[in-house]
Amino acid sequence: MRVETCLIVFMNEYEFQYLYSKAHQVKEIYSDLKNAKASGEKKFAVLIDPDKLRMGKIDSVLQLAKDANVDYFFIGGSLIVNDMLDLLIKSIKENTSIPCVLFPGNSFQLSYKADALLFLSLISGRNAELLIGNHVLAAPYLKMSPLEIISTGYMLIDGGVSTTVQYISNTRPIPAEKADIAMSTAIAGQYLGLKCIYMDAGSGAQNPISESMIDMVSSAVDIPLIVGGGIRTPEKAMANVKAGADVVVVGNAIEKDPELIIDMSAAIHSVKVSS
Ligand code: 1GP
Repeated sequence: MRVETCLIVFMNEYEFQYLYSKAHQVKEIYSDLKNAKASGEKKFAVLIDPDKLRMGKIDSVLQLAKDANVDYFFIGGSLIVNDMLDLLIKSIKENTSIPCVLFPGNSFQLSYKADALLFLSLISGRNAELLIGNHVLAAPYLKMSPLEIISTGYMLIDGGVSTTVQYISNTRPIPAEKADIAMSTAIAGQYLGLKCIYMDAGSGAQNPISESMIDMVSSAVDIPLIVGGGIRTPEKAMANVKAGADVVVVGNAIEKDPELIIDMSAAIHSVKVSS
């Protein structure tokens, strides 16, 4: 049975036609990332976990993000237990033109209202389901979705505390001082054809990823490098982009103090480093 035939069972003809035409539109987020990398421009992504979101706060976060020229919203969490995902993306779309990129903790975290999806393979771990298993199950839905699919090598780095993603993924992170393992893993990811690398100390990490590890990994690969986990200050965000991160992701610190968006964005966008 063709994928289209399989999917039409789950939606009416109007929904199917709408998604089919959107699925064939030009996809721009990855080419924007690659162009930025080539010209040394740095990107700032604000991570919103729908579970942690208080709807009262979202309006001020959206306004600050617009004012500060935030580049992307990453949407996701290791464990989404409420039904806010669609509602959140709808609200972002109604109020801003900032692209929404799904950063899913599992294959149930899917919304066709977003612009793109990081198709994550947990290459720092050895859990077959998170390397390829879940991907096989999600693939037919993604094939027909309007989302831009960005295959991403996800590397969990020890951030000093046990994070939700470690528990849920049942994998061990790469030790924080083992930059050589991180580098080799990232190179392997590039050779496997992944389009970018996401190095993450995990949400709420005590210790963010060191600049020396970012430097070693970014020097070894040509694909865009996304870095997140435990970044709390504009100074650390700036140090990360100077060390070679192409995109910096901040979640927790902004949930606590949305005003930080302004200084974080200014710090990240002030750096231009040609590769
Ligand atoms: C987690 O990289 C993100 O996956 C962001 O982490 O919430 O600690 O900023 P924080």
